[in-house]
Amino acid sequence: MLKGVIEGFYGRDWATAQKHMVMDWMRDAGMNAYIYGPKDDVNIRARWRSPYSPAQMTDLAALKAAAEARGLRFLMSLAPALDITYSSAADRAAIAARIDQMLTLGVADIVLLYDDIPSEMPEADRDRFVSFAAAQADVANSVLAQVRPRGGSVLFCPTEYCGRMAGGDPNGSAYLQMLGRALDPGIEVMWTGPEIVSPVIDAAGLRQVARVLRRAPVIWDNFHANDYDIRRIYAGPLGGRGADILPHVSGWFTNPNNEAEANFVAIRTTGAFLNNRPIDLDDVFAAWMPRFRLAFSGDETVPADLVRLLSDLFWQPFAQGPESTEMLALARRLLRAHRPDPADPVWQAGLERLRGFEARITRLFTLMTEVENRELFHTFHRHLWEAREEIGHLIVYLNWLDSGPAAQDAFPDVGRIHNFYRLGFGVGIQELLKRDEDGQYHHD
Ligand code: GDL
Repeated sequence: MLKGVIEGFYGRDWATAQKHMVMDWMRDAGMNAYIYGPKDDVNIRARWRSPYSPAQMTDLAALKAAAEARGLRFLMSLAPALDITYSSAADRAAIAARIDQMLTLGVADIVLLYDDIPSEMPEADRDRFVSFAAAQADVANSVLAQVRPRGGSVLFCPTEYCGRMAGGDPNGSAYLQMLGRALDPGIEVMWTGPEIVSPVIDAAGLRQVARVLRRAPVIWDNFHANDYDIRRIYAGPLGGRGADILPHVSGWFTNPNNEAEANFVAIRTTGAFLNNRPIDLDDVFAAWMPRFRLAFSGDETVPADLVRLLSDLFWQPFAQGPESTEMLALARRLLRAHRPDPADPVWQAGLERLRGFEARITRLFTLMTEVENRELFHTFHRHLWEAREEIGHLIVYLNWLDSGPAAQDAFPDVGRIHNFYRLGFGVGIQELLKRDEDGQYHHD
């Protein structure tokens, strides 16, 4: 089974040295395949007809060699989709020419990406193909015919690649039904689970989609992807996927954080999961620690408990880490009363714990500035800055409550607590469309 990483996110792809670093982590985590498929490689998607230049071909050959040197199979993407006419001989020739280019590199494993494209078939194709799925399958089958004699393969990412896009029930999707029928049985199909970023992927859902596709899906896992939200980054373990689902998939690729350095825990824990090994977080953090060596310090690193705190603060898409969760719940309890009684020992003990938490975040923030690996430092710096600012604000507010203000007193430092620094276009839009606790939008 193919187990690996797809570099398949929007935004800048990893630098070559970072790709090699991630490949090292993949090898060490028991993975065996790497897909090169950045959305913003113009030759893959926006200008997919343009051949790679000789210099780019040299780079791709080196990338393939780097993957293979680590025991990883190298798969190459093409997304001939945004503006294609499926029945155009010229477009079909452009695809064949690209595949030929890949074959000259010895790359015969091709990933065809039809995700995030208009879901309507071009007008010009309507006479030739009964449906959009049939048109895509026709392309995929001919690519397979081209690479098969060279021992190659085709992996296919559909336009409806998760349950939500299939209308909630894959079985009800005419698109997926047609793909299941029309794609050569040798072609594997990708699936991100019930959602684009799926909190849970379970066996029942996989069985359902396998029935429609007539093959077990290859998971494209966006659990650790963060290209969709500039304020997030994920340094916690994989979650929401139990070992019982492994018999229901035919491969697995994680599409992780844009920031290569943030992906150590993602790759370690995904690798352990895919090899059916229990995830031991102490081991994971111990293996990560050497990267946190302090500059000019011999072997000193950020201490283990603070590396764990870093992961905890930037845990998973749907959950904070255990300590952050506990601290948020504690803060919620401390803020329950309009004017808590500062003499209450439980309230005091809670405040003391939160102050300790703030001190640890500040210590982590400061120590990170001394880390020799500046890429690792910059990866988390702005996120840590925010965490430190916000917990600092909370403590200032709680300290004020601790001073025993009267019921009618207003917090004196209003400008500070109101996050006046978080402005800009995006926040302007958010202010226009406020959401209540039920997720309903309200405008004034
Ligand atoms: C997507 C894109 C992917 C992106 C991810 C997270 C798939 C199949 N495609 O929809 O490129 O990184 O969401 O934003 O997941």
